[in-house]
Amino acid sequence: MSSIFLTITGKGTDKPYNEPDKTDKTDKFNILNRVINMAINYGKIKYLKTCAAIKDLPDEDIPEIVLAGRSNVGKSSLVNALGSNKKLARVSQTPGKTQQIIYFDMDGQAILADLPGYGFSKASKTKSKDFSELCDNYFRVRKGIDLVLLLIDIRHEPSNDDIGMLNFLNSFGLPYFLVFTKCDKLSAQQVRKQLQMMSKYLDFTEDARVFAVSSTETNPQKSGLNDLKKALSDEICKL
Ligand SMILES: Nc1nc2c(ncn2[C@@H]2O[C@H](COP(=O)(O)OP(=O)(O)O)[C@@H](O)[C@H]2O)c(=O)[nH]1
Ligand SMILES: [Mg+2]
Repeated sequence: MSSIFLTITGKGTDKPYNEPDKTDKTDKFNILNRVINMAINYGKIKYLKTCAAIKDLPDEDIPEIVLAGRSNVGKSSLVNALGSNKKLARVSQTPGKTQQIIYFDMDGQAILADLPGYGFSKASKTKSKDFSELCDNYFRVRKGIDLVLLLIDIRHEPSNDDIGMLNFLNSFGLPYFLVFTKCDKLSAQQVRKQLQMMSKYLDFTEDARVFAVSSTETNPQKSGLNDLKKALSDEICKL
């Protein structure tokens, strides 16, 4: 079982989801230092291209990071939160709207693929089939996926699709981070409880990294995003 950071306290406090409660000066300086030393400049995430079919996938020879998860889980919102730019990715109120793979360039050091969500879709049956096919085909044909960020809504039990996706990643040995989204919607105590519940349903690998984040929380010390950014940056540097 992976180590989940469970040092979470009450909603509305200044404490982040993932980090220990250290409010001394040293820690503040450490946080600042980490931000300065981040290899990826997240402010430099920019839109790269939209792919409606496998033949359109980019052939850049740089690491590829993939955002996967159910429709509406918060994939596009996470892109915007990482880049601190609400206009980067289109956030939709309607589940299942994005039926393309949207690529972002991460400071010239990696590319980030925002996949069509799996699971429910209000699109027509034909379109819905195409869009899950695009996702399936992506994983079937795409070589050199370096890291998958599997997003799961912290509030709900993982769906069969989530479990299937995780099993797929485990069985093919694809590296992944588990990213639990929308943590601002629960109290910190509820987040902790949900993480414990998730660990029963989901077969994390020993070394899986687990993050609890919010894309709408504007205080980066509280959103859990600093930890994710740091880990992502470290991972990309290793590639
Ligand atoms: N409260 C809250 N809402 C979120 C968060 N992330 C996404 N949302 C909302 O969830 C809905 C779907 O988000 P979106 O990013 O389009 O999901 P996607 O389909 O996975 O790309 C939108 O209404 C977002 O505003 C979050 O961290 N907190
Ligand atoms: Mg989206």
